[in-house]
Amino acid sequence: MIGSIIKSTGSWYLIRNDKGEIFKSRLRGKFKISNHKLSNPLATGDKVEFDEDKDYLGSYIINKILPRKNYLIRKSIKKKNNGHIIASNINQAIIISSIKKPFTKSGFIDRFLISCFAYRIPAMVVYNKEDLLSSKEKIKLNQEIDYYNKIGFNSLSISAKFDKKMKALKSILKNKISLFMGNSGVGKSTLINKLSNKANQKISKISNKSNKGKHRTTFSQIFDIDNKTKIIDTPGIKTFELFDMEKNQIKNYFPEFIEINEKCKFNNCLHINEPNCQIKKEIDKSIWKRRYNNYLSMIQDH
Ligand SMILES: Nc1nc2c(ncn2[C@@H]2O[C@H](COP(=O)(O)OP(=O)(O)O)[C@@H](O)[C@H]2O)c(=O)[nH]1
Ligand SMILES: [Mg+2]
Ligand SMILES: [Zn+2]
Repeated sequence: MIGSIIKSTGSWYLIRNDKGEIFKSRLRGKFKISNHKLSNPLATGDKVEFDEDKDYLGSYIINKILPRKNYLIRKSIKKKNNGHIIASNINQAIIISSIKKPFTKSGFIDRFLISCFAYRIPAMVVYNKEDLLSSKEKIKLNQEIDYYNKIGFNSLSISAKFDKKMKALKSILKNKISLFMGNSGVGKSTLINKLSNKANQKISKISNKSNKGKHRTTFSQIFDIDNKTKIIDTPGIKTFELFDMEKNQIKNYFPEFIEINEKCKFNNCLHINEPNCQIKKEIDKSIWKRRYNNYLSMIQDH
């Protein structure tokens, strides 16, 4: 039989076939499917071949994974040499962010966008909780959104409380498989519940001390908004560490650097202290300083 993984806990998986039937499955023995060292051999979104377990009727065994159209990967939090596949076979990846309660760090947003770009997954930034912002803060946020739009990451500001904004989000998600990532507490589950009557995700109360929601979503899981519209919700994480990326490659994943890179004096310019670096000359002009600083922090991590 063939189906897609709709929920993965690491030790067992829920698979759904074309008819909508759901099977609880395990993996048979060791599974090597990638050249990377992975902390999770299978991820939500994977298409797999599976059979009933002859020894334990009613339980199922995954025998094979079908080729992935794409996938997004980050460094594993527990084992630094391993990659962790976040999801596969997706149409777009969205980082749900917020300026307040909690504040999403720009380093998280940019690491996420760079990884999506490297793995050729269309990516977006959706800022939730617009209702908490003053008009001054909204103007500042709109400048941020304009910059991301200009460099190819369609982005917008919404609030789970504003129906008109929810409509805009809905049309972006329509007929696609979208990945939701973000810090815990930004409103991922709230948005999924608003978009779908069925989802019924648990919402976490913001604790006043940290302004962060309690961790509730512990596993990645697919939610059906309608027949063709699906959202993969992921556990809230604090940041996103690049996996398997050479130091001198990172600059190629900043879309706004690409044409300028060629004009630097040295073609292996890392844009740190090299003479005649055009990227450095463009800071505060076509390149936003915050993006450049996040670039420096990414290459320093390596
Ligand atoms: N003010 C405001 N609060 C929101 C909004 N969206 C979600 N919340 C609240 O933020 C808290 C965390 O939401 P939750 O959906 O659990 O976040 P998740 O961890 O990303 O899934 C809950 O108390 C929600 O009611 C919003 O647009 N505006
Ligand atoms: Mg949640
Ligand atoms: Zn340079």
